[in-house]
Amino acid sequence: MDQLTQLRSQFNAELLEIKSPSEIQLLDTKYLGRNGLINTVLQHIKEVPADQKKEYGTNLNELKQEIIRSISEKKTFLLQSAETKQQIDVTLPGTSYPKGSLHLITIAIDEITSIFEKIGFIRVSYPEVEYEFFSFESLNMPKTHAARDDFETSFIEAPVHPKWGKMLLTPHTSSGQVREMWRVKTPPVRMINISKTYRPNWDATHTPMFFQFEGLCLDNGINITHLKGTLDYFVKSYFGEDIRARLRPHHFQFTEPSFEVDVTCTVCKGTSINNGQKCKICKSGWLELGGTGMVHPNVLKSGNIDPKIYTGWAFGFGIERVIMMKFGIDDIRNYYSGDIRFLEQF
Ligand code: FA5
Repeated sequence: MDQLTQLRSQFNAELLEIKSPSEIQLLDTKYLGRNGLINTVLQHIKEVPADQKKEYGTNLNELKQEIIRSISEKKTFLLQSAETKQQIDVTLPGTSYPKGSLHLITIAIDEITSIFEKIGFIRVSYPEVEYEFFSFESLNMPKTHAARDDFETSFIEAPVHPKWGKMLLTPHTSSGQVREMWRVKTPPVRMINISKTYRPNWDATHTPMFFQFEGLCLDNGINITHLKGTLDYFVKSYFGEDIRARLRPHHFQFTEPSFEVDVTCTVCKGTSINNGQKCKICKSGWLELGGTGMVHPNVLKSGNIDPKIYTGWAFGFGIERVIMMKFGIDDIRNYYSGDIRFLEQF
């Protein structure tokens, strides 16, 4: 074996034994340092016969480049595995990342849906960009009727539909009533319609976009006792066993008779006294939930349902409102502020 071949084998064998960055540094000095083996061999080149010098020089240079490359590769490999070993310490506690959560409106929608599904209601969601017909005419509010003003509706600049009139942002989920009657065709109807609704108000209890949930129940012989029983079931399921509902006479164009629904205040539990003082949230022991009533015969006719055969009731409540009542929140605008400190509490 000639001298260079021997040196190459020796280097390769030693390289295989190297296990740490400090060892590779020693090997580097041993072969490539000023007094290293490559330079020592180079000094002996004068002893090589003249006709072999050139070839010997080329081979030595090749060996030197090979050693430089191998040492560099081994250094990189050893450094990387040292870093990896430091990073992956399985005994360290893991890094916890901030977790998102469902928005409180989504949580309430899911809860309300499940409460009504348990008693056979079907969740639907009708258009929030709607035609006048479904938001008003079909609900016994003909064109120019003053009751339309109560809803402060925003209209859309769009072609007017020959039968259904102008397009608008629906101000209430009652616009889904006749759509549902058309869908089901023949009662029984048990609908829970949850959708976005719009009115141009902005204060502690009103936002321009808000959610309503609308119940509609139609069948033979449906009366107010079924309505009262359903409302009691809902308020107990959603707010708690000690909460009751009451009906107070009111007026809506699309129900007759009509009522406002109140529930016992969740803060003073209906006593109107909190911490020895008049309850600041309700002042009376009751909180207003929303509107309800027996579906007007004209609305049933719009839905192609015979009012002589079928009767029923409907209600429409604000989702933001029920959440406020449940948790004693005093400003509805927090819901849409995007403030994570508020939202992460739910
Ligand atoms: C109605 O919208 C009727 N469609 C309800 C109804 C349905 C009556 C079926 C009879 C039969 P009202 O305008 O009162 O009713 O609104 C109902 C609820 O929506 C209110 O009690 C309130 O909780 C909520 N609401 C109304 N406007 C806003 C608003 N700008 N921001 C937040 N919630 C609102």
